[in-house]
This record gives sequence, structure tokens and C-alpha cells, in this order.
Amino acid sequence: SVSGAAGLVAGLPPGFRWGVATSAYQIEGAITADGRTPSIWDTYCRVPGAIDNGDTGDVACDHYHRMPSDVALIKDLGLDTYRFSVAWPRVQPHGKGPVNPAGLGFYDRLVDELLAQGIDPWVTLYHWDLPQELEDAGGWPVRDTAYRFAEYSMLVFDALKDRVGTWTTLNEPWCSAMLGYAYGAHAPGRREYPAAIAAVHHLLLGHGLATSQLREAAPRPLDLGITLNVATAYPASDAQPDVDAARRADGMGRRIYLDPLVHGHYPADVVADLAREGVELPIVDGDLEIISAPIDVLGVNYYFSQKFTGYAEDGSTVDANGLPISRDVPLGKPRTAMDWEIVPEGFTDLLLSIARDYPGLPMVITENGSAFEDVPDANGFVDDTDRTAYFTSHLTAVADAIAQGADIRGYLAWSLLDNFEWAYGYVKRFGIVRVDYDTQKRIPKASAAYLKELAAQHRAR
Ligand code: PNW
Repeated sequence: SVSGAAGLVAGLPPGFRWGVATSAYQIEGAITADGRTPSIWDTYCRVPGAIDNGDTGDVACDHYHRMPSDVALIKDLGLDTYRFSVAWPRVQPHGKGPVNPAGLGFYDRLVDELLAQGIDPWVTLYHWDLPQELEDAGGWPVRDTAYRFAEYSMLVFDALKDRVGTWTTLNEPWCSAMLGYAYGAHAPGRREYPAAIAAVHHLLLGHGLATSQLREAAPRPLDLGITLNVATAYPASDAQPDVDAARRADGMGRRIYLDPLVHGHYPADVVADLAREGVELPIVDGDLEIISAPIDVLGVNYYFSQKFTGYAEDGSTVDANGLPISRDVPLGKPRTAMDWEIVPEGFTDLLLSIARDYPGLPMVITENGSAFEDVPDANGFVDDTDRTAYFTSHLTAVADAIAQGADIRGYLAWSLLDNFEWAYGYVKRFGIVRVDYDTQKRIPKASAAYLKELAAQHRAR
């Protein structure tokens, strides 16, 4: 409840950022406005059966046309930071070549509007909407895409660097690579494991190229980084196959990104696991120096943690190809509407593991939140005590990690608005503000008032 807010914020440091996050394709709509071309998500949404309900991002929250009133909403919530993403196909419609001034103009106006309202803009350069023309040329499994990303990043940076000080290159490269190219669960919907592993490397290369180019062109000190979706991988028991399954999950989910970013090399155990599967990262000499360009902040997106076993149901530890079994098994916790288990202690353990393995790297929680079966009353108001409880337990988990030495500088809730939840369409609602998709009316939920109160109490301390 709101009355418990003061105790919760007591553990958070002065200057702690409070904010909300969104992404372009999930809220903007207006997919053909001002010269925007299709992204891989426009294409993927048209694959029969790909998206629940056959939903698309064609209209979404119509944010492209409602931007000033959405910014006013953030202002009303008293939050100091807004993290949004720039749609590559608006800014550089062919994925290469000159900037499209009309498309870029939207972000120019958005930044001005945020600054006018006293809200700090935090730009994510890539939140999954690759121009379709670049996917047609091979997508992230192709090395050239990394260079295209750096070039696009500079176009955006040159236009906004006088007003924006905080930049994220990529949102969740694990999702782009694995959900997009290995599991066929996100755009572009491919199921090609070696291509996914190539995508991992080229995403990281694109991040590194953009990072050093932005740093060089910066008119002032920057807060520059990358955002990862990371979790704690618990072993189901102390038995070696279980411990090994958890190690592999942690390797493919966390260390395969953070080791090259921070230490300048891929984890040896992960490289060996991949080799056993007959797959190799397409590293060219010099790549790891590029990838490990210094960053100022690590964005951490946290939703859930999992437990892993190395045993199949029948007790065997290898599959038909002789490769080790890895399965996630329930922790036995309550679940959200995404069927994700609610594991706040996994958040504390994760933040402490990053602080331990990658010391000296400040973190900001760039996404955390939950979908529940929201039930609006006659006025459209949602009394989302479940979502509020999720925020409380996860902010407490952050405070616990800080108390144990982790350097965490802020918390951005996912998400400002109910929005297009990728393969789940509009059925899953993560917003602290309800969106009525028939009228596009925005109605703050109880959880919005809760976060507003937390931010205000923290500021007043
Ligand atoms: C993140 N997983 O996606 C994204 O950054 C958001 O755009 C998205 O709306 C939000 O989380 C909620 O889903 C994820 O399967 C998608 O582990 C899938 C996973 C994690 C994060």
C-alpha cells in the first residue's frame, strides 16, 4: 500500500532515477506516416498465426499522433526519466543512406516536449524494429548489419546529442538473436541456430561500433550503455547435471553478453558448449576490442528467474544427439498473466552476481513490470493490487541488492501504457496506465498512483 512507501524508499540512494519505459513499435502506430518503411515486425505480424488474435502494431496506442498528451501523462506521474526507442525505419527508411527528416522530426519534437516538461529523455536506438530491407539482405546474422546499425545510430545521435545525455544502443540482444533467429518466436521468425549465434556476435559488434562512434562525436560526457534481459539461473539440485544446466543457461543468457562487453572475451565454457553443438561465433580479429569499448551504465531488464535441470523426464542426461539436457522446471512461485513466475529474490541474486562478476559497472533497472488480468470498473479504472505488489517486491529486491553493495542508480517501470506485447498482441497488459483500444483513452491504474507516490516520497527525503 502507499502508506508503506516511505520505508521502501529509505533504502534507495539520493539521486535515484524514477521513470517509465516504452518502445517505438509497441506504442507508435502510424506505420506509413512521414516516409516510414516496414520493419521486420510489420512483416512478421502478417504471418498467419504469428501473433495472438492476428494483432499488429499498425495503430497500437497511436502515440505518434498523441505524443504531447502522453508526455503530459508522464509529467502528471512526477517521474523524472522517460526511456523510449527510435524506429530505425522512420529515420533511415532503407536501412542505409540518408536520413529521412520527416521521420526524425518526430523524435526531435518528442525530446523538446520532454525537456519542456522537465523530463529527462533516455534514448534506446534499437528496440527490435530492423528495417525489412536489411533483413532481406540477411539481417543480424550478416556482419554488414552491425555497420549499418552504427551508421544509423550516428544519424540519430547527431540530431539529438545536444539535448539527450543518456543513450542505450540495443534493447535485449538475447531476444533479437534467440527469439528472432533460433526459436522463431519473434520477428523475423527464423529457426536457424547457427544464424542466431552469428546474430549474437553481430549485435554486440554493432553495439561496440556505435558506442565508440557516439563517444567520439559527443559534445559532453555521456551516459552510454546497452540493456540486457538477464535473470538468475538456479540449479534444481546439487547434482552435477543440474549444476551444469544452470551454468549453461547463465552462460547463454548473461555471460555471453557481459563477458565480451566488460572483459573483452567470450566465456570459455560457452565457447566450448557451442563447439560441441557444432556452432561457432563468427569473430574477426579486433572485434572484441570494439565490443569492449567502455560503457557508463548497464541497463538491466528483469521479469523472472528460472530453475534448471540437466535430467530429462526419463532420467537421462543426454539427448538423441548426445548433447546435454537442459530444461527449466518450476520454482513453485505464483505466476503473472505471462505465465512467468514471480521471483523477486532472483532479482537481488542477479544484481549481486553482476556486481560481483563485473565490478565498477553502474546499473539502472531499465525495465521491470508485470502483466495481470486487469479488470476495469465502469470508468475504466483498474485497481491493480497485483501489479503494485509486484513493484513493491521488486523494488525491495533492488534495495536489498544496494544494501549488499550493488551500484544501482535508478528504476524504470515497464511500461507507461498498455501496448503491443509482441507475439501476445494486445491481450497482455503491462501498463501502469490502461489504454482503451476502442477510444485510445488513457486511464492511470492504481499502480501509477503508487509509483507516483514512491517517487515523490523519495524526492522529499
Ligand atoms: C521485454 N523472455 O521483452 C521487452 O524489452 C519489452 O519490449 C517487452 O514488452 C517486455 O519485456 C515484456 O515482455 C521480453 O521470453 C520478451 O524471457 C521475452 C522475454 C523477456 C523479455
